[in-house]
Amino acid sequence: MSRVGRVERTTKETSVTVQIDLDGTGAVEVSTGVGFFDHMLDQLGRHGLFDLSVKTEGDLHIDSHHTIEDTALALGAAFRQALGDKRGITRFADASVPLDESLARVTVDLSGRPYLVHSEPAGMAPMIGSYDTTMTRHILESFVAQAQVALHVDVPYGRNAHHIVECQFKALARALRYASEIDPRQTGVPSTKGAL
Ligand SMILES: [Mn+2]
Repeated sequence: MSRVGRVERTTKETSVTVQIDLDGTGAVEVSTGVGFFDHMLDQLGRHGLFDLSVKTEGDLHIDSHHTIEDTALALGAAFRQALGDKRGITRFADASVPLDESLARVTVDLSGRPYLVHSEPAGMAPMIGSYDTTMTRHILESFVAQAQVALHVDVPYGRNAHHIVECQFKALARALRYASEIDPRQTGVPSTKGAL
């Protein structure tokens, strides 16, 4: 059974194509025109062991906001599509990942209900290349809304903005990987409701 999601989303602001295979090997091909965001999507695929392909052409002459947000929405939708009926999944997972002085802790429930709790250190540098650091929360909000997962992301400490953002994507990758993995002892949908 292949667990692949594919979403194409076109508006007057952006054109996005995302494909994700949950049972991949971390083969990633991404191109959004926002270098640091590409680097983060690369982390997500490699550390999630997802095969991930992302192609976004957005209105970068305005700024990188729509490009990043719409990619995150499509990614969330593709992830949800790939999960299918969620039969056999692990469902809950957490991962902590340090990057030098920064630490991220991510906990996820592939619950079918969107909820984000996010905290990161205040006073970060506002930009990393053309990536606005306030977009990290917006990416997570957008992903959660479409993926319909409960996601808690906490960075209790950190100093360098690049590190603070990157460790969040690495920990997110690991948590999504573990939560979406098939549990060989789980024969049905892991919910007392019988559906997720
Ligand atoms: Mn927005």
